[in-house]
Amino acid sequence: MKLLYSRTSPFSRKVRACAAVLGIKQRIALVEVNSTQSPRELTGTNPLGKVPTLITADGFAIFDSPVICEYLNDSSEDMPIIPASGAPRWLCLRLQAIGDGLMDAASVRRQLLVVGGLEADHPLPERQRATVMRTLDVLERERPSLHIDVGVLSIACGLGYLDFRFAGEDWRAEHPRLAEWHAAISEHDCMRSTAHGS
Ligand SMILES: N[C@@H](CCC(=O)N[C@@H](CS)C(=O)NCC(=O)O)C(=O)O
Repeated sequence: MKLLYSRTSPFSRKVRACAAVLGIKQRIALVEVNSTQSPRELTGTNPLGKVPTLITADGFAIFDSPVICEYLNDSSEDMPIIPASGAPRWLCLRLQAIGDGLMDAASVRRQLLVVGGLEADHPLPERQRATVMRTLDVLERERPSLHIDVGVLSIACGLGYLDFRFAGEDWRAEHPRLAEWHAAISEHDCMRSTAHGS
């Protein structure tokens, strides 16, 4: 298998962390691409031009990150990272959606701020910031478990992305329980080995 990824993409980090937990990272060749330049290698396999994109051993392209994680989960004999059925499954997938949404809002906000050109009081960046803050408030109340699954990894990667791109904004002050949880989960090998920049 081949994973088209970027070191700065939190979605790519989530997929890499899942592969590490599932014990299959050695079966995946990492190919770094710059999705902002729409390289042919990426757009030729994924019309959405986004990372992560997984190319299976059969040459079939799989995206987006929740689908890749399902595929990897099915490809491993190890403990699953997605419960098969019932309430545990839906709680895990709901958590993944929250983490993915956190990454979406934070990365859209960053793009808006980097591109610039908007009036200072333009509502779009503020709307994304408010989404991030609401999400952090919910996670502070619901503090996730430390048992690793795809939902937990998505939240951990979302918080890691805030630290990576918005280092000057202290989300921990208002979310101490979540901060404690993040410190604990960040000690896991799968998080250490996929830290942004690694
Ligand atoms: N929903 C997608 C989001 C992936 C995504 O937004 N990737 C960004 C990098 S973090 C990207 O490739 N953007 C390039 C573009 O939008 O053209 C997933 O879960 O994989």
